[in-house]
Amino acid sequence: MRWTGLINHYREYLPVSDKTPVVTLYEGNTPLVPAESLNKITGLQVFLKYEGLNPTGSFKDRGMTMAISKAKEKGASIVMCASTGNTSASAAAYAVRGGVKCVVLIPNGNIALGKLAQAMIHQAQVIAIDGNFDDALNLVKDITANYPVELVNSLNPFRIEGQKTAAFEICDFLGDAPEFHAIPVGNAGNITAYWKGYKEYKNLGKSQTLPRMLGFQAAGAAPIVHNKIIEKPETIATAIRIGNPASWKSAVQARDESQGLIDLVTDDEILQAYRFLAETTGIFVEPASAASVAGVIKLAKAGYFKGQMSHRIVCTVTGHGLKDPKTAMKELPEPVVVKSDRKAILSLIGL
Ligand code: AN7
Repeated sequence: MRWTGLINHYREYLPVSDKTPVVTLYEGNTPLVPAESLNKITGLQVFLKYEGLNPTGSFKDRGMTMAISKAKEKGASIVMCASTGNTSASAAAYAVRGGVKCVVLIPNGNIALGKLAQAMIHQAQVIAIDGNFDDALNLVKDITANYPVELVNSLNPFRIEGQKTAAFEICDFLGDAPEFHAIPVGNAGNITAYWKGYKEYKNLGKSQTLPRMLGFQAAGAAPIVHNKIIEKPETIATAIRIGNPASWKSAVQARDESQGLIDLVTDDEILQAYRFLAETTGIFVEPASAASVAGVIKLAKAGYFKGQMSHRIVCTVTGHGLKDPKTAMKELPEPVVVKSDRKAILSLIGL
């Protein structure tokens, strides 16, 4: 069957009708890739939900196909979001595709270059504020509440509806829900969406079980873990540099209902997992995405998975590593430069 996007595929489980103008880049249907190197560390059967393979390189496309389609259905001509980068890249792409104007507010200096390039080349109006993501989101909430502008952050329920389809895909692929699901947590929309998806699929009889949801925040931006707003969040994982998540309550609900947890991982643990994934699995993710894997490694070392041998765990890796090549190169040496000469090359290879 030809894949034509998640709205067409999961139409019966989404709030769309024949009248909804579907704005799609054929997002979704991302692979669930086994990660053998992580099996060894955890004793579990580990899969990576490779969301970097969505059209704009992150899971945001799942929510954006819904948000922009529904905004168009309503007759909106301007959409707006605050963003640590990926939401703005996705909103910009789907907005041009749908023929609506897109305005994005970003924290000045704290978004990865690839994401900024995406928002700009797709002709969004990009406004960098002298403040962080939380400040930007407050401004966007205020403006969209008072002017004819559609909010496309994950406070928009259609975003969550689109993103829940990732849980459907996992159940369809595995034949049931996994025992555990690990996920990075920033604004907390995605953990909310997955949990909604898993619960709905079970209620529909499409799956039999529910996973424990394991959410991971960066240590310097862990409001849910500390149960208090972080005024000045800091982390190398700029995508999740968020101090007051919009979906805080529903993330706590997902954690508690699933008997899971929300924990923190340090920037060092994030970067180690980031390199480990690239070096052992062939999958290049952006730093924030490595938080799910870093968290699973941390829990494994602490004995959390003892006695769960061969249970299945899915780690959502939320965005592509190419979004943020600067962070990758910061860690790496410059390539060796030699003369254009066979002998010099052979001696370097050791042949
Ligand atoms: C790669 O783009 O918040 O917990 O404005 O880009 O649903 O917020 C991005 C978040 C994880 C966290 N991984 O997801 C934005 C933005 C990546 C991300 C998250 C984000 P949520």
